[in-house]
Amino acid sequence: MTDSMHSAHWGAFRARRDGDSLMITPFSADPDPSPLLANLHNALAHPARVARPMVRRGWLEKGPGPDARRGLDSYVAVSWEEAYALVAQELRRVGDRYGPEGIFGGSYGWSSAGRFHHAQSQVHRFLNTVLGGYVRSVNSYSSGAASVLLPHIVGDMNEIARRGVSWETIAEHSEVVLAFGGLALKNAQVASGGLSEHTERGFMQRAARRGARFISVSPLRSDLPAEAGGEWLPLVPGTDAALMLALLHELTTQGLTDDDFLACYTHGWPTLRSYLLGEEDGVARDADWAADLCGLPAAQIRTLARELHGKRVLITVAHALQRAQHGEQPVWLGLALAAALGQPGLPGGGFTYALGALGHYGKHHNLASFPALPQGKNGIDRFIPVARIADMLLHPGEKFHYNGRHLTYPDIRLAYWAGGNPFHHHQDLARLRQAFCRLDTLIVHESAWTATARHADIVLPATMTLEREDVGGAPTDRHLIAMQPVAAPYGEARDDYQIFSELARRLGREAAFTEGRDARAWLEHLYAQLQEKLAAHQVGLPDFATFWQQGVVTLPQLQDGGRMMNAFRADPAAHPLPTPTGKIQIASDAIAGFGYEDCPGHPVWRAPREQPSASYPFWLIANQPATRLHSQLDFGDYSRSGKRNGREVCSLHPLDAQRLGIADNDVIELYNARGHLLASAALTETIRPGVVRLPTGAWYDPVDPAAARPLCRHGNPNVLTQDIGTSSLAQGCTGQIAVVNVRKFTGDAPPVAAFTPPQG
Ligand code: PGD
Repeated sequence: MTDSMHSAHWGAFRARRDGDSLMITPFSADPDPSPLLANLHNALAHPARVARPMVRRGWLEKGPGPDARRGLDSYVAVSWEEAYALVAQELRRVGDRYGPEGIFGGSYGWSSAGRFHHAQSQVHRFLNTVLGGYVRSVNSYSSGAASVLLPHIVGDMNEIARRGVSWETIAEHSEVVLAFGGLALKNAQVASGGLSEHTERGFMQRAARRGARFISVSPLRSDLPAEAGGEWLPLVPGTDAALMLALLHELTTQGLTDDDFLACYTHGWPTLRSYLLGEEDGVARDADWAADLCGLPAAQIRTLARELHGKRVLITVAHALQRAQHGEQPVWLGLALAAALGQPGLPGGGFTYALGALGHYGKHHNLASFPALPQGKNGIDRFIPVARIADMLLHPGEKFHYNGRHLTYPDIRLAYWAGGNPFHHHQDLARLRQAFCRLDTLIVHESAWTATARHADIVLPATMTLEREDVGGAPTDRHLIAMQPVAAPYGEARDDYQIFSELARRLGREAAFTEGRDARAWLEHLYAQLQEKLAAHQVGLPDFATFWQQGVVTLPQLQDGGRMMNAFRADPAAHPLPTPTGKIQIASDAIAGFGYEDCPGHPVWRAPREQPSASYPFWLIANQPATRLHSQLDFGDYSRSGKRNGREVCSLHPLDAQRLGIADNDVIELYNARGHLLASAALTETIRPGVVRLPTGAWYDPVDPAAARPLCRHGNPNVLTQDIGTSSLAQGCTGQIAVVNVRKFTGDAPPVAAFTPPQG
């Protein structure tokens, strides 16, 4: 029996089912396969899978309506026939009574690598073609602040991140890589749509061997891999903007700024310069000022600034920094710092956003991408910035600011979710639960009993990619993968497409949704469109049957890394940036015109609302996990191997641990005003004292979901994070850091129940 070719967001592979487990061989062309592949071994038949359509008892008995029992209730198994009838009836009711304005279809989430069965595309197409539209969400939890800010100040985020300074030019030309937030390989091992070749480790090694100096600015040493052979500046979380201002101040006062570059290629430098020097308010943002905030010696800040001068310097700012209150500022200042050094547009120099945060970034693009499933037309134009979901549900009709607009939250009655896990990705989970309790109905398609499924009224069991045909591919991955099924669907699970097709039929809109195609016909149709796109460039592709049988085709790529900035530097008049002045906007009249105190017209330091205090003296960093993608397959072998006694591991410095009487492996409690959680303590000197680190993705497992301050016994940090926007400009997610207290847990720690399906 031959192995099937397949793909996940974290790598391509060949697979064969062997009893209940899966034998996996990484794709032969991958130089550095991800250990995350091991999470698939036991996934197919894990007891946490959803086997049958299930309806929450309270909803079934009382019908749709706000209900405080969400998250507490038991479930009743129903047949597919009954499930379809209930969903169709409820969609008809809400559609007739409230129209698309009553339906939230944002359905944020990473879902799976296959491009046709991409769950969000399926939900959106269904809601558009069958119900006339839905209230959508814009931007992402990854880059909520940066994706709104960057177009104002330099250009589209994709040009700065995906097509930013390429890894090849870094390996060849960079002398200093100053990485705010580091360049952790755990993040670069994933890319939405798939990542067949993991090349970041090799590029860093090449650069380091050539003598490039990597400097990681982060409270965590692990944010820079050993391969980079770099230095570590362990600053206080959330203070990068202050450090950047001090570096700029030093460059300015020492006459080390590239004034020709600033004059020719930027707009607004005098405004920032005046702020740095304290001409507006008498506060000089110098090294002494920043040292107190950042917890770094002033002399070290001054030396660093001077050492940057005259070198080929690349500044990169990680997603993490902008996932915090005022997260716009470090992104803006990173760009300003690169400009003050005169680096943008030089090979291996300048500013790049989020390098290493995803396997897409610093890469080149394919000549043509695999087409997305068409979404149809949304009949309404109502949206929220994605991380404002709880605000929207709790405050219908209220006004909010966003990117120069004053918008109103709609009154949502029904939310439809497929391919995401808000009880993983959102902040302040007790508040999120209250928000979901306001709905009439929450419908979720899931392959497993995540906390989101456990709060839903109707749960429809979805297949995993391993159980269906699809095509895996990302715009920056030169391999297109035929995702050949490895196993039959678990229990009664069905593909999202099959579920929506049947619902569309019952609602009288089947033809509009399916266009007469089954899943295989759609794959062939989309593949034919790719063939056409490439034929226009005189590039041939094998026919679909050959592609399917081979399992993979290689696509031609552009050499487009850094193209926008390189062209701008070469000839700014002929290739202006897509900003109001055509230049790098060190100050922005447009943003100034919005009048936001929390995001004025030039970059600034603003202290976060929550600061460590006597009650909550520690900074918590809730960053991306190393052993899984977000919360996906948290029950997988590799993810569980990273836990201790089933609980997520929280890192803290031995000095802090000693003071608190905590030993390695102890069960500890992290808490603040929003909630508390249990985790296993890991002592490490690779973290700044006063900071603790707990990665995201442990499935939320509250002892009492309805408690005002719930206790998560598994270690999900979003029970502690705060649910506020980055600023009035972008309203991005602020889940990266929070203030907490830590103590040793005494007594009997309740066992983790996250992977046991709910009652019923
Ligand atoms: P995933 O765990 O990937 O998290 O949030 P996101 O919601 O994307 O959830 C995807 C879900 O889709 C899984 O439950 C999976 O089972 C399901 N799924 C997969 N394939 C399919 C399918 O084909 N059909 C259906 N129906 N379901 C499917 C991620 C988000 O979290 C992101 S992107 C970021 S960057 C944020 N990071 C942080 C952070 O750093 N710190 C905090 N505190 N919080 C964060 N939240 C954000």
